[in-house]
Amino acid sequence: MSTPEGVRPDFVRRTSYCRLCASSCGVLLDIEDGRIARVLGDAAHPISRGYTCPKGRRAGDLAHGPDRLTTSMRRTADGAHVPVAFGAAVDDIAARLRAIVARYGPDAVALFMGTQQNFAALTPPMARAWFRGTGSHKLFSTMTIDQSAKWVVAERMGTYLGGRQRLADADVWLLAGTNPVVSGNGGDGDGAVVQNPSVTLREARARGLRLIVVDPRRSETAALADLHLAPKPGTDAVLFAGILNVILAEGRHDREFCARHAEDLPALAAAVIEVTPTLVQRICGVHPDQTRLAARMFAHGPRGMATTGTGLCMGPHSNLAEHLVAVLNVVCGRYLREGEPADDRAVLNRSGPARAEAVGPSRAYERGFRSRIGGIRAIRGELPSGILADEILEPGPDRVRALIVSGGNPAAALPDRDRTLRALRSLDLLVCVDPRMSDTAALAHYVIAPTTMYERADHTAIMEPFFPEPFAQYTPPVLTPPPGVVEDWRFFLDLATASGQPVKFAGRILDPAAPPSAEQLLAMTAERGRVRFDDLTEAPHGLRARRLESVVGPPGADGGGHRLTLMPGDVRAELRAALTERAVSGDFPWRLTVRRIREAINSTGTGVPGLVPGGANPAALHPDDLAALGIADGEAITVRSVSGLLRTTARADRTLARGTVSMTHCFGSIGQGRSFGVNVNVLIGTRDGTQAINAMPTMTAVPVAIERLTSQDRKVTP
Ligand SMILES: Nc1nc2c(c(=O)[nH]1)N[C@H]1C(S)=C(S)[C@@H](COP(=O)(O)OP(=O)(O)OC[C@H]3O[C@@H](n4cnc5c(=O)[nH]c(N)nc54)[C@H](O)[C@@H]3O)O[C@H]1N2
Ligand SMILES: Nc1nc2c(c(=O)[nH]1)N[C@H]1C(S)=C(S)[C@@H](COP(=O)(O)OP(=O)(O)OC[C@H]3O[C@@H](n4cnc5c(=O)[nH]c(N)nc54)[C@H](O)[C@@H]3O)O[C@H]1N2
Ligand code: SF4
Ligand SMILES: [Mo]
Repeated sequence: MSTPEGVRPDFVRRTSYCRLCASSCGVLLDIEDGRIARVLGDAAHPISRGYTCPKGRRAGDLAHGPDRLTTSMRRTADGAHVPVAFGAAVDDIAARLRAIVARYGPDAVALFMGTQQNFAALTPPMARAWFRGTGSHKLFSTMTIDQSAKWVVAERMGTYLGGRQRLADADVWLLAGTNPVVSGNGGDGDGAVVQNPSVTLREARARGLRLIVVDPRRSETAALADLHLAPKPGTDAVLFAGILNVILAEGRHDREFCARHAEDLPALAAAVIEVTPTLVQRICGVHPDQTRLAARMFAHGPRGMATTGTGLCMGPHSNLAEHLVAVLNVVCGRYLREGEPADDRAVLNRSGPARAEAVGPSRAYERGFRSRIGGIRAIRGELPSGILADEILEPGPDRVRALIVSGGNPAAALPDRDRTLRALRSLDLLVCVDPRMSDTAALAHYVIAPTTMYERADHTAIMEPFFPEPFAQYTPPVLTPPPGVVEDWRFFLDLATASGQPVKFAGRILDPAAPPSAEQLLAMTAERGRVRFDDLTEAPHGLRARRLESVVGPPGADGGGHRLTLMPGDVRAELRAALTERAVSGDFPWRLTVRRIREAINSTGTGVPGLVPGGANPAALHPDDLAALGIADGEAITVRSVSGLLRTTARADRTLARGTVSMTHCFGSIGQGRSFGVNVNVLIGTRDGTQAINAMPTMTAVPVAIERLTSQDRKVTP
């Protein structure tokens, strides 16, 4: 803490890090009268190097805005929310859960883990600890409405245990359906381009990296690329099959890696043989020269991976498209070999030894808990969020009747918005842990008001896979929380205790009579790490851990025998379907695509006054498309899909490919006198085009119709 000279005594500047997204940027907070007056990038932070984004800089509004809840709330019979003491809320929630379990069994209770839960080190383990004690199978998270295709790929293809090649020493990188310059994502939790993304990419290019971007939009990331392919939305699977076709036909694959670790290269070759660059052009609209160029540039490497984001994982063939990108990395051998320096980024966590061997496909989801909804099974212990509304609404003995939402906003985030809202409204008990009256909170019987990020102590254990190097940071609370709030983890600990469930945390049963402090819990979760917790707490800008100098080891005793499966029968069938499907345009000739905006992370930030330019969620189209439709920039329009209709304004945007429409998600609100844009999930259905294994709906490349708002439409009030 420091008080610059000549400044008011009630001013302090504190060092911390932002916890709104995985970037975890180092920040300096100017705090006046106990409130955040200014957020500055921390230039001394070794990873983010002074970078912050617009929403991170508005953290003051998120902590102190008029919609900040300073006490927990209970919904009364007439639907209004009134303050309630935290202890009384927990006791009543526990009693109601007990009654529901006594009558219907534990599977009537569900937990939904949202995005913001993941940026608090203690919340996920404590929420899971409570959930385990319930005995329920109904665990949901945003992963299954986001990139669960990556789980499906690992289970169908297998995993290589030696680690992946990294951006830092890559010669080429391919980003498909991800726009890290805005999202700080970049794919697969491998920390490729998470921090200070545009500088990171520019520096990589300056040292010679070739960047390939696959995106129907000339995104902020595509603008930095050496090669930008703009396939028709939803056709990536065919494009990547075509890229594989070229690589195999021209013998550009890594023969040695494939021979050692892949089981069925001939089956892959046979499956993609017909997917020539000419066929790719017909289906994806990408010129054959561009497909060949991308294939050659990527295969030339010699180092660097292809990574993906929501543009692939939300498409109509998401599991297939993800699979083929993973196969591309295998075929080009973009993994660490025996004797190479191992990926040693685990600092507060402990990583297992890296070995140059594969584990074959487990297909464990075939044995997971089976939902009565469509026979869908749990994958990695979670049921897909795409079936949550049905789990609540469809009759059955284990119907979900109580839902606890932790750091998420399913009312805004889940597809088929009307059905989702109906489902949430029909619950016997909905509890939402959220610092604001989100759409979900507005429907909840109880809203538990937690601390916000700068009011809690934290460390970066969960974020380690997203850092480019071994790095860890601790922050103490730097703001005093309002007296009526509790830390997220405390709610789950107290709920377990009130329910008579023992809580196992970091390998120990906690004593409910003497609950540990946040500091103690943070230390416990880091005790298997390789830096001392005390050293961490004394490093305000974080700690770069020394390299371990460990290397990728040889295969284990039986390890040499396992192989990756590149083209199993079901993937082959999915490819056949993607190749033979007819583009159904007819009534819905446009393709609605996903995108993220800098100013909001999902619903967080959408309601901060003046933050999002225009304050709303317009539909962006190419100006020539607007002209063809006779619609002016800024004019009111309707966007219609088979599932629903929304009203918004058109925005001319030259970065879009012709025929595509681009909108962001988690906008809009269901009431409370607030109004900020429209929620795109009214257009997203859960019945057609969902993926077989993970029930992932189609949320990008959605067929829609665009029309001028007629005077008839205008009569309907929003
Ligand atoms: N159509 C369409 N739908 C989509 C997407 C899309 O692209 N298109 N994207 C999908 C994706 S990728 C995702 S991840 C989901 C997002 O789905 P969610 O994660 O459910 O949505 P968020 O808006 O991130 O919800 C976070 C909530 O946490 C609250 N919060 C903030 N800080 C804290 C805190 O410290 N503690 C607690 N307890 N709460 C906090 C916020 O106020 C907010 O209400 O949406 C999905 N839905
Ligand atoms: N600023 C900000 N950052 C965020 C978030 C946020 O809301 N705001 N959300 C966070 C979350 S929860 C997530 S999951 C990540 C997601 O991170 P990303 O996956 O990087 O998300 P986007 O930035 O939306 O990038 C998706 C890109 O896919 C393109 N696209 C759309 N359809 C297709 C298609 O059919 N094929 C191809 N090839 N591309 C397509 C879009 O044009 C867009 O540029 O971002 C995280 N970071
Ligand atoms: S929200 Fe912005 S400032 Fe905060 S961590 Fe993410 S990129 Fe950094
Ligand atoms: Mo996400």
